[in-house]
Amino acid sequence: MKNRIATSLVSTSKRCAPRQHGTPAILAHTCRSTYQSCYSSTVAPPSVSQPPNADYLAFPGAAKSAFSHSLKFEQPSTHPALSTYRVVDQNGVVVDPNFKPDLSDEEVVKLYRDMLTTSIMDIIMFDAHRQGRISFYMVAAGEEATSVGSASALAKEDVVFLQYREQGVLVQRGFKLAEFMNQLFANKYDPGRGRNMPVHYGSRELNVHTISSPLATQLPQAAGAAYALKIQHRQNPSAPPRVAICYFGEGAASEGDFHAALNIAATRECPVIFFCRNNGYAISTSTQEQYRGDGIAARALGYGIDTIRVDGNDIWAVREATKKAREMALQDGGKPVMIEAMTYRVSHHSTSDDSFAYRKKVEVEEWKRRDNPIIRLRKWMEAKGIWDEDKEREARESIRRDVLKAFSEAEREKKPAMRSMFEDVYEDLTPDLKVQMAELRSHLERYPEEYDVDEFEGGKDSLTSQP
Ligand SMILES: Cc1ncc(C[n+]2csc(CCOP(=O)(O)OP(=O)(O)O)c2C)c(N)n1
Ligand SMILES: [Mg+2]
Repeated sequence: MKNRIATSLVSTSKRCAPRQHGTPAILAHTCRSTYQSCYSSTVAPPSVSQPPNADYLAFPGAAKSAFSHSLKFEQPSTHPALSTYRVVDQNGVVVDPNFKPDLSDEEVVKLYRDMLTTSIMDIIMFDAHRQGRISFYMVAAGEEATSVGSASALAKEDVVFLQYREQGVLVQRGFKLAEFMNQLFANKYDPGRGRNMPVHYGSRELNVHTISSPLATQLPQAAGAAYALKIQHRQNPSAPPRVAICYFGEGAASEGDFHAALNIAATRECPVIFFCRNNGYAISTSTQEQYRGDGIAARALGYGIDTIRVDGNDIWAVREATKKAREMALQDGGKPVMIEAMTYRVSHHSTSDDSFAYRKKVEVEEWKRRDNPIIRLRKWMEAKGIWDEDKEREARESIRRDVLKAFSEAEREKKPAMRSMFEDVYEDLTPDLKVQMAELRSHLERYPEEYDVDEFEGGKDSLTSQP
């Protein structure tokens, strides 16, 4: 199979780059077929030659850097911070004179309901954890606009990588309440069959890669996926062009993977939107302790990536920025774009955290009162005359009803068959796995009082080599 892929890629390329010494054949062939698109459009072929007697330095990485005779170190403190793009202020008043909403009233209400759904589901599931009904949960309170607003600017074909606090992206893309609940309760309809912690959602139909716990792994994966999308589009230009979007917290940006991802995306010109939710905290570590310098946006500039900082509590600013970023990411064969969305993590990090051990209640209360993304859009809609108290009550009641219905249905379902513990790594059970499964069965038969096997689909009878 590998040989076949390699051969077909080679045959598409007439103008190959020279084979790098020691490069595995399949990589060399992939590079050959993509070399042209990577360098031909925007970037001159790399060269380290220095023109004689030039008054600037032409070494790659400091392109056209003028020679200077003043001994001066650049100081971050003398550079103004990047500004924060905003369309609507905390009072719901439009501050960008060029802003024209590009959505119908119904579409705006849909986005508002998506944010409400996220928020109401969060409250119910946090309480469900406190009642011992689920084992873990992560709330996105205060950050609903970052997720819903950005997702609303994507195409359904785009490929999405999440961190874990972006349930609003899933809601906006059409992930059903039942799908959230099946994963949270790890019942037999959970596609991960209970092997992941709660909130580790994924959806093949919605092009959302399954969330994974180790921080920042999604960043290089997204850069790689974007590279693949770029190649796919070159091979089939009639298919709609697609971007990858990668969500991550500012804390995850301290991982090495962040830097690797940005650099490979910049140099290979991958159509990927890096979307940073800067919510002020990485668990108990505030941004003041996390980094110096002008935040995450400034780092992307250092990698040569087009960047914007936005007010993450303004859904319109987030939507406008993501719409534009998507366009830019697809221009000239592709390039990465960075969005740093400034917001605030209103809730505890997770159900395992008590944030008042490291921040003051008054800080949280002030954010809640002063700047809530849901209230901001509500004020804008009320000023426009498309929302009122009655609509608010009706929306909240119906969403709450729907969440509770999905909740109780999912909670009643059986857990996945115990047999599934042994499946999905190998196509067929190996002899070792068969022995382990038989051991588990005999253990359960020996101690029937100790285990409630009936809560699993098929009870202990699923533990047989012939299902
Ligand atoms: C590689 C790795 N290191 C540490 C952790 C533990 N951890 C989980 S979430 C988190 C904080 C991440 O903060 P941020 O990226 O800002 O996202 P936020 O929780 O604020 O949304 C940490 C340190 C982890 N999951 N993976
Ligand atoms: Mg954070």
